[in-house]
Amino acid sequence: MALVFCFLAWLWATPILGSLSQDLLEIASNGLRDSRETSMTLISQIEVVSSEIDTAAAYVEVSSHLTDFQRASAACIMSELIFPGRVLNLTRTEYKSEQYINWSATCWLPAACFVILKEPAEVGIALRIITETQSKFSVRGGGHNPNPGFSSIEDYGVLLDLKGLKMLSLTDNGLLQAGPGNTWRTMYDFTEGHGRAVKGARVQHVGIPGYLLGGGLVFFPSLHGLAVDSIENYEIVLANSTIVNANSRQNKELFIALKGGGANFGIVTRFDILTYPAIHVQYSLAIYNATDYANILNATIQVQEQMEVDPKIDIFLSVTPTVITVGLLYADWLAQPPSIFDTFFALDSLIGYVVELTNGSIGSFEADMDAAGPPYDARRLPSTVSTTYDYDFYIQVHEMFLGILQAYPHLSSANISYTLAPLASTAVLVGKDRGGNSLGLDKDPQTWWSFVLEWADAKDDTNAQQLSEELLEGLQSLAQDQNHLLNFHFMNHASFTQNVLGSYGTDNVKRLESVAKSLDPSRIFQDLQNDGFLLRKL
Ligand SMILES: Cc1cc2nc3c(=O)[nH]c(=O)nc-3n(C[C@H](O)[C@H](O)[C@H](O)COP(=O)(O)OP(=O)(O)OC[C@H]3O[C@@H](n4cnc5c(N)ncnc54)[C@H](O)[C@@H]3O)c2cc1C
Ligand SMILES: *[C@@H]1O[C@H](CO)[C@@H](O)[C@H](O)[C@H]1NC(C)=O
Ligand SMILES: *[C@@H]1O[C@H](CO)[C@@H](O)[C@H](O)[C@H]1NC(C)=O
Ligand SMILES: *[C@@H]1O[C@H](CO)[C@@H](O)[C@H](O)[C@H]1NC(C)=O
Ligand SMILES: *[C@@H]1O[C@H](CO)[C@@H](O)[C@H](O)[C@H]1NC(C)=O
Ligand SMILES: *[C@@H]1O[C@H](CO)[C@@H](O)[C@H](O)[C@H]1NC(C)=O
Ligand SMILES: *[C@@H]1O[C@H](CO)[C@@H](O)[C@H](O)[C@H]1NC(C)=O
Ligand SMILES: CC(=O)N[C@H]1CO[C@H](CO)[C@@H](O)[C@@H]1O
Repeated sequence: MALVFCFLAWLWATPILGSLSQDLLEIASNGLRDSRETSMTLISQIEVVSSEIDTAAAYVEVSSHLTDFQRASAACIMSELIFPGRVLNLTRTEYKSEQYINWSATCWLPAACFVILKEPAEVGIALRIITETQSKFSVRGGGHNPNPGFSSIEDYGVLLDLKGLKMLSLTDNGLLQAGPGNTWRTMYDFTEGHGRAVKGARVQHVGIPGYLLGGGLVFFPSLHGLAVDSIENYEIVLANSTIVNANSRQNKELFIALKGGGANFGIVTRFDILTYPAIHVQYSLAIYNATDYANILNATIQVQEQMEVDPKIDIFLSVTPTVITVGLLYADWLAQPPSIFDTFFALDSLIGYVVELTNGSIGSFEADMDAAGPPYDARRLPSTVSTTYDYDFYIQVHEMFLGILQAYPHLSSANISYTLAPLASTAVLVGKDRGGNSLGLDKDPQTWWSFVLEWADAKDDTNAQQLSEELLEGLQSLAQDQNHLLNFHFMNHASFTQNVLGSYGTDNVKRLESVAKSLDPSRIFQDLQNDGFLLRKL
C-alpha cells in the first residue's frame, strides 16, 4: 500500500516528459559548462514548458505534410518557449536591425525568426528543435559572407544567430579561447591587450567563425601559415546536438576537416587559437593613380619575389579603374622600411597616403584603415581565382578588367574592384608543418585574386551577376592560356556559383565527405541547412 502511494506521489510530482523535452533536458545538462546559474535557468525553463514543447512536437509529428513555412514557424514557437525574449519575429521591433546585420544588402533576408543563442548547450537545443521540426535553417556568425542564403535565410527558415557566444579568454600557455560571437576587432584588442598577437582577418569587422572555417587569409602568412594553421582545438555541436572537441588527439579527422571545410560538419561554439609574442608591424597604405598600373604591377612583382626570401614582408593591392591602393607591411619596426619598398615610395603616380608609415600592430593597422573608410551599405558580390605570378600576366589581367568594365556602362555607379593578395611558398609549407589543413594548396608562390562588385539597386542584380561572371571567366581563361592557373578557390572570397570544395582536390573532398557522413548520417547540415559551400553542391 505504502509503495503504491509513493509511486503515485512521484507520478504526481514529476512532469510527464515526452521524448523531445526529455532530450532537451539532457542536452542542457550535458552541455552547460559556463555558468551554473545559466544552466539552472535553462533547465528549469525547459521543465516549465515541457508539456507545451511536447504538444508542439506531437503536432509536428502527426502532420507529416507541413510546408517549410509551417515547420519554421513551429521551430520559432518552440524556440520562444525555451529562449523567451530571444526569438525575434516580425512582431518584434528588433526584427529589422537583426535582418540588416549582414555586410551585403543582398543578405538582408526576412527569416521566419532570428534565434539569439548565448551558450553551446543552447546551440545544441536549437539544433534539436530544428531536427524535430525538420525546419530549414542558416547559421550566422559575423554575417560578413556576402552570398545570400549562407548566413541569412528567407521566411521559410530559421536563422540561428551566434553573436551572443562571446566568450574570450587567454590560458596561461597563450591559447586564446574564443566564441563565434566575436569579431576580429575584439580579438585584436583582447590579445594585444595581453601583449600577444593573434593571426586573423585583414579587416576588423569580419566575424571569426565564417572566416576561420574558410581558411583565413592573414597578414604575414609566411610567419605562421593561414589562420587555420594556428587552431589547436574546435568545440563543435554535431548534428545530434552532442558537443565534442576536435584536435590533434581527439576527433582528428574532424579537426583537419574543419581547417577549411566550412559549415559542413556542425556548429562551432569555440575556437582555441595559438597566440604569438607581440608582432611589431610597420605599415603604410597609399593611393596611386591607376593609369600607372604598369609600374605599380612591376613594383608588386618585385616585392613578391622578395617575399620568397623574407617572410616578414607583406603587400596587398586593391585596384579600381581609377586608383590603386597599396598596403605595404613589414613585421618589424625598422629604422627605414625595407629597400624593396623604395620603388613604391618613389612612384610619380603616388596621390597620397591613407595611412602614413607607422610603427604599430595588426590591430592598430586595421583601426587606422577603418578610420579612413568605415563600412557602408551596398549589395555585394565576390569571386575568386588563384594563380602563380608573372608581370605580363598581371598587365593582361588589368587590361582585361578595364576592357570588360567598358562593356557595362549602365553599371557605372557600381564600385568594381579587385584585390591582389600574394602568398609566398613558405606560407603553404608552414601550414603543412603544422599538421596540414583541408585546402589542398599548391606549394608554388601564388596570388589570390578577388573581384568585388558593389551596387545599390536590386534591379541591377542580374547585370552585376553577369559582369562578375565575365570578370571571373576572363581571369580564368587568361590564367589557363598562360599556364598560371591554380586549382584553389578561396572560400572566403568566393561567389556562391563557384565550386570551392571541389577545388581542394579529390583526396581532400573524399576525406571531407567521409567525415560528414560519419558525423551527420541524417544529413542535417547538407539537407536542412539553407545554403553555403556545402558538400551537397559538389
Ligand atoms: C570587409 C571584409 C573583409 C574581409 N577580409 C578577409 C580577410 O582578410 N581574410 C579572409 O580570409 N577573409 C576575409 N573576408 C571574408 C570573410 O572571411 C568571410 O566573408 C567569412 O565568411 C566571414 O565570417 P563571418 O563569421 O562574418 O561570416 P558569416 O557570414 O556569419 O558566416 C559565413 C559562413 O559560415 C557559416 N558559419 C558561421 N558561423 C558558424 C559556426 N560557428 N559554425 C559553423 N558554421 C558557421 C555560415 O553559415 C556561413 O555559411 C572579408 C570579408 C569582408 C566583408
Ligand atoms: C511572434 O513572437 C511572439 C513572442 O515574442 C509570439 O507571441 C507571436 O505569436 C509570434 N508571431 C508569429 C506570427 O509567429
Ligand atoms: C590620373 O592621371 C591622369 C593623367 O595621366 C589624370 O587625367 C587623372 O585625373 C588622374 N587621376 C587621379 C585620380 O588623380
Ligand atoms: C620593372 O622595373 C625594373 C626596375 O625597377 C626595370 O628594370 C624593368 O625594366 C621593369 N620591367 C618592365 C617590364 O617594365
Ligand atoms: C619605427 O621604430 C624604429 C625603431 O625604434 C625607428 O627607428 C623608426 O623611426 C620608427 N618608424 C616610425 C615611422 O615611427
Ligand atoms: C562606392 O564607394 C563609396 C566609398 O568609396 C561609397 O560611398 C559608395 O556608397 C559606394 N557605392 C556603391 C554603389 O556601393
Ligand atoms: C552523436 O553523433 C556522434 C557522431 O556520429 C556519435 O559518436 C554519438 O554517439 C552520437 N550521440 C548520441 C547521443 O547519439
Ligand atoms: C545592424 C547592423 O549591424 N547593420 C550593419 C550592416 O552592415 C552595414 C555595412 O557594414 C552597417 O553599416 C550596418 O550598421
